[in-house]
Amino acid sequence: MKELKRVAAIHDLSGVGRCSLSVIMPTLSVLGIQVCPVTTALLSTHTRGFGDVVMKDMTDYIPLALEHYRSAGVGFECIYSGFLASERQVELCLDFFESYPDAMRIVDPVMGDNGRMYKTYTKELCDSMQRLAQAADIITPNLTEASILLGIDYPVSQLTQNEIKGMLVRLAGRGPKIVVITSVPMADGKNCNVGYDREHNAFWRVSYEKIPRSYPGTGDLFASVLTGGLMLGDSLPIAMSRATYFLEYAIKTTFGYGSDAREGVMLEKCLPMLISNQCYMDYTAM
Ligand code: PXL
Repeated sequence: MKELKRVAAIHDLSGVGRCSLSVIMPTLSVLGIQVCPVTTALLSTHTRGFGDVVMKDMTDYIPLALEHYRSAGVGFECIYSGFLASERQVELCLDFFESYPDAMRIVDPVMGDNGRMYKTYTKELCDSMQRLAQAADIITPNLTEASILLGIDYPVSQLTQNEIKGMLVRLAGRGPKIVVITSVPMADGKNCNVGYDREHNAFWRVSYEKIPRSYPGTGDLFASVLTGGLMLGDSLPIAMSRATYFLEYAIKTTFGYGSDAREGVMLEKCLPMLISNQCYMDYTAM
């Protein structure tokens, strides 16, 4: 039997709050991808609302793990990074890219949400994230992160198709072949995830119903479902559709239970839907 595809997932492991490796591993596994965690830090919870987090930095472990994989001949079809704690960790992601030149490079430039930067991020770390995004094949910023990467203010009003297409093209012009921006309020009143495939000069949008609550880890989940689809050979609009539908389903499921938003989405109740691949596919060319 042919081996399953393998991804090196360079992320932290937060014990409570359903984000980063806690959701990335089950989600990609369900899609049939082998996830090899490269753990950047251990945290008692994520950094959004549980107070003083206990953290064990694992930065020194990363180059040793990389060296071991290289000497043992371990290969990866994809390198996928997310939340990073320091500029040094960005450099180590670049080392992974260099060591595996044929792997698909996916960077989720986690830096903020809802127009605000996360409190652990500094201007210097954002500048480093910029360099990492430029070295990627695929980036998945939300609208806040896309604005930080472009050095513009977070848009105060809804965006026209031409405005968002301009942002996608400018981000892709710096290196990535594919740019997906999530959580975009469009001028026609729809909320969309939008994507651009530079090599095919194709723009896509997938709309979803917005729920008035923000859950940590949803960006990690979106990027994981997208990564899984693209690794398995799906087209960009199909991978975006599945990721958007799954997130809408997970957020609506969780909202219905009225649970504490800090706990993230109820992934355990939603993974069966992803296994059975009953995601509704719907996308529009822009
Ligand atoms: O979901 C992104 C993320 C990952 N890891 C940690 C976080 C966050 C977002 O707040 O705090 C530790």
